[in-house]
Amino acid sequence: MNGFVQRIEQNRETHCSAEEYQHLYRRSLEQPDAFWLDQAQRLDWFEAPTKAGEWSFDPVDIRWFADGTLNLCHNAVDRHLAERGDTTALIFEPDDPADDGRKLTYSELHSEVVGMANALKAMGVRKGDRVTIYMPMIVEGVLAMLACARIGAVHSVVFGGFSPEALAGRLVDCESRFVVTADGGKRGTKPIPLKTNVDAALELEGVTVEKVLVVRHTAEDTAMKEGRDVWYHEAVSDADCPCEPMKAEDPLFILYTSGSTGKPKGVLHATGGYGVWTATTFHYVFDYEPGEIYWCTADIGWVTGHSYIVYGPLINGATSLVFEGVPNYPDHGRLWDVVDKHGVNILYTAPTAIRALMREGNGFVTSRDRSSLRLLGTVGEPINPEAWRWYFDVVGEERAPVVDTWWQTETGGVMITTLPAAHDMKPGSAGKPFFGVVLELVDNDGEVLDGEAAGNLCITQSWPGQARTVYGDHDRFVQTYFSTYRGKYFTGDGCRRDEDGYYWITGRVDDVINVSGHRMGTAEVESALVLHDKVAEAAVVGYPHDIKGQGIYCYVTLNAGEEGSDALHDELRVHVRKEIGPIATPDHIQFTGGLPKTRSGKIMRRILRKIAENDFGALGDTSTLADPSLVDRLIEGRQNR
Ligand code: 6R9
Repeated sequence: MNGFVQRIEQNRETHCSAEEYQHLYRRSLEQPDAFWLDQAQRLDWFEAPTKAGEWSFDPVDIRWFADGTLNLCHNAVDRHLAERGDTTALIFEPDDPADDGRKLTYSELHSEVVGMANALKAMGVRKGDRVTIYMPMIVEGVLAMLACARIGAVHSVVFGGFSPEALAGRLVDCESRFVVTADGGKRGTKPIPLKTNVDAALELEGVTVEKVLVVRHTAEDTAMKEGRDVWYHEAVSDADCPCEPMKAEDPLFILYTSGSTGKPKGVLHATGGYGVWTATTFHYVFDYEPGEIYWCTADIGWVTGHSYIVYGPLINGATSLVFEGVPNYPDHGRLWDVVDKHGVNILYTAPTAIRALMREGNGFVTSRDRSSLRLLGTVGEPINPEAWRWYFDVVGEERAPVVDTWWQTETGGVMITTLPAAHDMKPGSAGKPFFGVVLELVDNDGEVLDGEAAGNLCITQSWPGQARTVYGDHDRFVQTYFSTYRGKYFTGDGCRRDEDGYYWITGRVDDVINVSGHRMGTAEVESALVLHDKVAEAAVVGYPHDIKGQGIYCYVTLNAGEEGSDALHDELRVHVRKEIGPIATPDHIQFTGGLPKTRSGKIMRRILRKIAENDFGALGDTSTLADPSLVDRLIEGRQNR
């Protein structure tokens, strides 16, 4: 069962053909130094590197291009001025289609980034400082990232949908003294009180923020705290602000991501390797040609926004569209309206959005022109073949290849994908490894599986875009990624390889669930639930969800004397939402008298997963449970939901 094979003839000169892919892939493995030093020439270096990868996975120590110096803001902005100063760098499409958008040429982007960099400097930001960016999807979010890169500060973007509590945790973890935010944001008709959230976060324990830079966006009344809060429009200046020369291994950014245990990890990326990886992958995967309009619908709060709204496209001198809104406002045809308005050629979005739009029928799509679309991409979660077909047939009218790109926050950029002219597509399979990527499937005992096989997905060789550490906790980095299978990077994903060497990601095999393409640690939701004073214990699992891919299913035991009720059900949902943010809102809460545990007290999540999936026939061995009769009660509770 390898699925339907889709083929489209491509005849653009820039395409990487099947032969070229073979040749380059082989070269990337046989002569990695030469290969990556070549690719590094996509970037301008103040001092060119003479070495590529110097790394070991046991002990874990990863460096790329270590003797080179560069600046990624220079690469994304300044170096384009001579040849493409008048080319559009960013197109801003606002939430409300009636509002004015903006377009910035590379030369305008340059002035604005310099303005932002000067504002940061005036607040006291220096090289190496962490700056937390908590923004709506507006141009200033991109400016803030690039301005940090320009002056050598480390950005930590926190998704604007996260709660004050979640924001505070991320501020404390990297001892951030600076925040860049906006008075507010808007998604659909919903206002997002960003500055109010920042104010609340800054009251929480351990937060050490000294200065907050506030972009005026919604023009809501905003309380400004004397001595701490600074309006962006009052702080900008056009003073000269050169790009700081950075060593390739200097940190570029921290991005927090959920793991299977405990609090989110601050995944840290280094400047040179990340720059080379995003530049190279963007070039090959999207096969961008000058003049094309490229649109990635992600948020800059996620890694996809970092790599494929900001760094990858801009380093390549592309025109990148920044969208503030949502796909269903003012109606379900908004994406296609934006495609038509700006003549979008390349669209990169998530399966969850495709499924949600597919449900609304073809009319919203076919009523729009879309003839500009040349290439379609997906990322974030496995795409089911039905959604793939709809994307390919209806959205792209069988004209535009679909690249299903598998990668992670930790990988910095795309790792598995088809290339538009090199590979046939198989709906539901991400395809083949990108250059320099060496994949291995291993069974639970760590035995390597050859040929057609299904197992745990590992990567055995370092690649330039690889994360270097978890901020402030290198041990955790080693533990999380390199200890399950010693000497290999373990992705946390399950995967199948078919007879043609195509990879099919089957989803997470750890306690991470993927809700609408967003990673959510079940432990995080559990911790939020038990903070509620009526909750004694909670276990959270994922279950199949038509639109979101996976939904959040919670089993909750209450403190003695408390009763489960619809009101409490709703109260707990609101509670989790407040603790983490709307993306963590539980879909189902089942109250139960107890959780299935082994005699040693370990919760048997396997059983909870099966029950949540309504798959009662395959519960496996329940004899080791301390109280086997609990299972029947859990099933009964599930059926009554
Ligand atoms: C880029 C991004 C990473 C996890 C990853 C996997 C899932 C991402 C996928 C995919 C199947 C794809 N994932 N892309 N699964 N096919 N094309 O999403 O990063 O937020 O860190 O999530 O997302 O499970 O391990 P991140």
